[in-house]
Amino acid sequence: MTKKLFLLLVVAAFVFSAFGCAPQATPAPEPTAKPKLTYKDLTVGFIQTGSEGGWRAANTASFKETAEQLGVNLKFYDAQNKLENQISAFRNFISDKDVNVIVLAALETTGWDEVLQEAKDAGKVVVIEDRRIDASENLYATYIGSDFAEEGRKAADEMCKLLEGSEKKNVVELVGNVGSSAAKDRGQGFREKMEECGITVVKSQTANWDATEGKAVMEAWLKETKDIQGVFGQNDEMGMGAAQAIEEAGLKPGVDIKILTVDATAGAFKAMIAGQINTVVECNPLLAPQVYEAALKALNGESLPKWIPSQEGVFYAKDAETILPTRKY
Ligand code: GYE
Repeated sequence: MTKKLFLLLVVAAFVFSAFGCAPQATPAPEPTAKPKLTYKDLTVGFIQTGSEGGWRAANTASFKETAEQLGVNLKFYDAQNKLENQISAFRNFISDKDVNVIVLAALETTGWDEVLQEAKDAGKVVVIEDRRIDASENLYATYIGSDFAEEGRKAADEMCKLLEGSEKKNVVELVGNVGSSAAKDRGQGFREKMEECGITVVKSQTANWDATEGKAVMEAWLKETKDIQGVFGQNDEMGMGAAQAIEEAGLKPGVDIKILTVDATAGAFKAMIAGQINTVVECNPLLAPQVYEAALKALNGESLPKWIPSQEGVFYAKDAETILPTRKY
């Protein structure tokens, strides 16, 4: 092969490769993007605390109604306020192959790491709603719920306003179920701010979010002393129970003893209109739309903030009559 011919071939090969005449390697097919899941692909195992009070009823209704609207397949479990029921329901949903999302309203902050790890190993998306838990954040997709400590701080600020000018500021605290983040954080938040106006918490006891228990605890305290200027009810029901006890002790709730509660259910608005409760710090139970949206995003591999806080306000007896008709719960 003459030198000239060899050079010619080299140049030709160069031209071919330069101007792409070389047979094009067929490009690898684009990996077909996994079709995005929709709400109809969600089967949600929802572990509710129980059915204590107006707030819980509104929270449960939010999940059932929103699932209906979106076409989410909801498996609802009422733990009847027993932690062991929640743990066993969690394991049942882990072994339920249809369930791809588990939603938990935790009765207590501790004891979740093990089942959360099992859920993760089983490829379940877990969303914590309503009450935060003390588990490492990489064991669940996100927490959707209130800043309970901030609710406690707001409660202290409002109680200071209610007791302005009062010589004494002895406050009794009706606490939610022991071990829950709502009870712990509201109490801690209240104590962070109460000294700013010289409030003293002279009595503090759980009444398990319940009106009857709230009444009984307040009755016992009033038998011991009438030197009480305010009641901090960590939810509406306990505060309404305390109002009854105050009335039956011959005092005027909302007047002789100021009452502030947390939740802002319709019952609290009616009690404010009746002059029995002075101020209410809102805690929003209508969390289902945000929870289902977050669950769908997580299932579609989208990243989520670890906490999606709820927007909440404060309501006063003077505005209750006007606002009540606009309330959803
Ligand atoms: O305040 C109370 C309910 O977890 C925020 O639980 C919720 C609390 C609410 O029993 O009424």
